[in-house]
Amino acid sequence: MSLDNFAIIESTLREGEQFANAFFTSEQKIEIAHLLNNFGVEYLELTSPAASPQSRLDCERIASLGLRSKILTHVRCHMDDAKLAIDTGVDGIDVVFGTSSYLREFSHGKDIPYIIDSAIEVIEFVKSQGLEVRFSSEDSFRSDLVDLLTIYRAVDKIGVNRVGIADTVGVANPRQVYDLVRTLRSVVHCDIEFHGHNDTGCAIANAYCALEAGATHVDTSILGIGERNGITPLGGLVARMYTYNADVIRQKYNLPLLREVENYVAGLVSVDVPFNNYITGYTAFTHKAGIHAKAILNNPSTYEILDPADFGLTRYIHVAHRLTGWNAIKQRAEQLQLTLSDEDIKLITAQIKVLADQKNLSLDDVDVLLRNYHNPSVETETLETIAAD
Ligand code: HCA
Ligand code: CU
Repeated sequence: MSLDNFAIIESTLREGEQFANAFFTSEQKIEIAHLLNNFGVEYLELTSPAASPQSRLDCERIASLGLRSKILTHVRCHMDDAKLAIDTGVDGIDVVFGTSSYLREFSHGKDIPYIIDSAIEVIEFVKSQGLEVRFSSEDSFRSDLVDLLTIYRAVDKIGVNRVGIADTVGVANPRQVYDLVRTLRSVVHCDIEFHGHNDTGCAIANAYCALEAGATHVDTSILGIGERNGITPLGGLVARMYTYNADVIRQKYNLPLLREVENYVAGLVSVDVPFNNYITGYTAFTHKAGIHAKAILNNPSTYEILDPADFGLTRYIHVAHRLTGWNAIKQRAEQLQLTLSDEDIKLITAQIKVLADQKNLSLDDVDVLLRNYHNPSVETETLETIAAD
């Protein structure tokens, strides 16, 4: 059920603010909130109003925009923070407490009964104000399982809306995530959220496994920005879930907006969208080897699990290289509206391969060869001049 019916908690405006290069002005935060709302994410998570005076004002402003996405803010498990959060007008509050032995020893120094008491006080207060509330344990995968389940059971009993598992340090692997969420699923009745860092490249797989095991909510950020090298990227999760059920994903989200949101945030935080980014990387739909190109021309699904058109993108067949094939060259000739026989195309392809062994060809070089062959009377570059370029 979760794989078709999950919710995204988009945390670019909380976890993403913790990215090294992030500094968002209020106007920029509002633009990000609008873009994500239009994309269709179910929730936006905002930085705690306790973080700074401007953070509080931004929280109030975004909560009052009347967006379709529900607005959450993220606070420590503390009554002062919870009260401040409620006053901002958000729809719900994500509460977090560190439960690992590291955090208990080196950070806050609190024991499990203390954590449970604070959690109950804060959760009951937030619920009494009619808001949605989530309780999450920071560094869940390095916390004692009995401690974790004891805490989650206690907060589930008093009606928390959601419990969260956080792989704060990116240490978990997909099987561990599956096992922990599965165990938790058998212990609590409420929804389950997964928040995973990407230190070892497992953040998307971990989020997917969490959903497979019964989680209902996944945290993401645009391009995965966050502490260190970040968390599950929105685009990567969308790609993963699209392969599970493309119809559901097309229906839930405004997919052609993905590239715009990513480019906007990439610009704000001064990074390039990686060439191999999920869906929007500039080579994500580029096909090169002759065998691939031929099959793609016959049926794109042969080598594509995502349809670029669903994301407002187009595929590209790279023809100007030594791995090219005559089917790809024929398609290029057709694009140029040149009528050439298959025999001609095969001869030109052979010439292209010889030239491509000598230098890195450009598409222009291929086009010159095709045009020259098609109409030898026109004065164009010869094979020798292309090779000498
Ligand atoms: C943080 C830690 C956190 C919280 C995640 C959550 C993490 O920066 O506060 O609330 O689910 O990775 O543990 O982002
Ligand atoms: Cu985090």
